[in-house]
Amino acid sequence: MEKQEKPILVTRSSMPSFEEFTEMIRPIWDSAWLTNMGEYHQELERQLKEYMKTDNLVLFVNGHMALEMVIQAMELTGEVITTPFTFASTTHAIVRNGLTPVFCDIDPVNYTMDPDKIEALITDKTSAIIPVHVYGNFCDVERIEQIAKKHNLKVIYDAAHTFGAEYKGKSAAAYGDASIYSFHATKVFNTIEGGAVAFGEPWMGHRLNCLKNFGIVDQEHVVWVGGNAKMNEFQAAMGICNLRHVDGEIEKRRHVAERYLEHLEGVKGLKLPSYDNPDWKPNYAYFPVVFDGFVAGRDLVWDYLASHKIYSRKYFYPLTNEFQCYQGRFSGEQTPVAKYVADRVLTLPMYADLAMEDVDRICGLLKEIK
Ligand code: T4K
Repeated sequence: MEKQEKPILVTRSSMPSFEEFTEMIRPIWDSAWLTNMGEYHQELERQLKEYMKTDNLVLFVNGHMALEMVIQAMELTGEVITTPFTFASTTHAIVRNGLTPVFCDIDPVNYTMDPDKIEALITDKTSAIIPVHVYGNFCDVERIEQIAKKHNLKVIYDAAHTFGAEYKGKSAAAYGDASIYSFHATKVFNTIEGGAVAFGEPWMGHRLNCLKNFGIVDQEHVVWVGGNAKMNEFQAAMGICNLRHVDGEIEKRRHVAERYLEHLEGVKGLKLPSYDNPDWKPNYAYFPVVFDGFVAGRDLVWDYLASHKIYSRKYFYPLTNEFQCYQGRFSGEQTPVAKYVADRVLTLPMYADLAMEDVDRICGLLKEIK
């Protein structure tokens, strides 16, 4: 009988052992304190500040609400320059704050916002730039800072993919006026669902903490039109457990990335991630491959792998400026490089526990495509 192939998905959550987590959540039963900035919430916040080397960090229920609320906290107005080569969250957070996204094209090498194209998009309505460190690749933070200073704009980085990565010895939290992280189940570090804002100016901490709790300052004073975006104690407990193991998980991801490169370097028509930059400590969050001049187009490759139960993903296709909900307002034609990449990219399976023999099989399948 033919051996049944097990499905391989694009990622698989990193988890502590069952025993480690259940031991961790026992005190939650004893105290019956489940949410609203409990002890684990405070402890995880403290540990993350240390890990990310930042003084200012506020936890959120997820990365998306972190972004929506930091935009609200900064009282941005008018237009925000951003990238369409991202997950839905980045653009939706801008629009849901009543602001207009203005789409900047991306750099064809690392897929982040092209700093040469930002200034032409600035108008008297522009209040901020929201770039994305996509796949954990750092944006050109120096050039973006220069431009923002010159035009008096705020910078909020969508650093959802960046946990554990560093640029010039600093985490993403060190760059821009603020950065948001996602701790979703699919990320390098997860709290099941979760997120955080790291920020430069300490006054923002009070405002963000109020905004995520309905704008309540105390029992008799509600000062902002906030929402509910608090991380609960179970999420924080998962975070504390996962944080103990995250460096080892990133190391395992590095081995996976290196194995992919061993197999795929030199194959015609594949643009692979490059980890050459000595200023960058990567976190191997994703393994994006651009199929450009390969024997088959991206969609055919996706189908072929799927026929073998290997489920890669077209992150990030379609571009957000091509989403149905934005039809007639924005267009991918304004960002041709992003469109070119989005039409050709696949992120291959990448997670700490991906077996080397599975990487070998995925690469073998890719190479047999005619
Ligand atoms: N900004 C950027 C740039 C982002 O990429 C994201 C999120 C955000 C902001 C917002 O952050 P959050 O609010 O989400 O914290 C997934 C994630 O749900 C999303 O967090 C992530 N980006 C995005 C890139 O990927 P989907 O719709 O592709 O997820 P789904 O359910 O198809 O899962 C993908 C694969 O992950 C599955 O095939 C298997 C694996 N998986 C999934 C889940 C839910 C697990 O192993 N465990 C799980 O629990 O969006």
